[in-house]
Amino acid sequence: MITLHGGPTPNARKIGIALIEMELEWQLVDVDILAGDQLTPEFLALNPNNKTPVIEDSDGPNGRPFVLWETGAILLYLAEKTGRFLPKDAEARALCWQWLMFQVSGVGPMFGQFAHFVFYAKDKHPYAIDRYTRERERLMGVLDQQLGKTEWVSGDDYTIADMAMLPYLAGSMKGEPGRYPHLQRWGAAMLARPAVAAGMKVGTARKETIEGGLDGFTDEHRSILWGDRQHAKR
Ligand SMILES: N[C@@H](CCC(=O)N[C@@H](CS)C(=O)NCC(=O)O)C(=O)O
Repeated sequence: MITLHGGPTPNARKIGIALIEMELEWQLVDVDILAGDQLTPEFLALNPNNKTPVIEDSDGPNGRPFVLWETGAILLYLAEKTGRFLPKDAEARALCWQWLMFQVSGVGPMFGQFAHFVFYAKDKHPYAIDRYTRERERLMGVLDQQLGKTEWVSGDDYTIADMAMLPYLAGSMKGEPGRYPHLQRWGAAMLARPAVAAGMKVGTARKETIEGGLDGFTDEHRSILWGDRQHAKR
């Protein structure tokens, strides 16, 4: 049994998609990052970096429970565990790693900074807004160009690189119809997969979510995610 600690966020949804696609037995333990669940001693014992998602595999590789965090590592772990969604051919596999790393080191953090400065930061800083708006568009352009050449993100095969990418791109594509045609084509193919559609619902059972934007977003939430509570010495 795999326990996914997470909530209604793009990073947890990557793992939800993978668990469903891989037909693994799993359960969700809700972590409400707006309430500071990720800052509790119990959660920090799982991930000292206070980020979701985390998985606990009761049937780990060495015959004992195993805990893992960082979505790139989790996706690779699950793909190796099941032997699925990681190409067998050495070149195709390395390209899958490449696009996975592009997601976790580029798309994820840059889209995150974009959302922070455009939606969540109380003070609006034109330099930061311009910087991350342009960087997000550049990254979407890189992906759109790639998907003009290949069916899936890393080539002919549907892989964990696609699963990593979709939760970040789904919302962005909605806002920009017609602008990134290859991304749109790929996004529609992704969402047509029942496992992807189901994985994108991870965490929606809980009402409170930051996806809707700033409604109900308080100074306490800001302190937990980016302020004093986030940076308190532990
Ligand atoms: N690089 C990490 C990013 C994880 C991450 O940023 N998680 C966010 C939710 S999308 C989180 O848990 N934030 C809580 C916090 O920063 O306190 C990964 O890929 O797993």
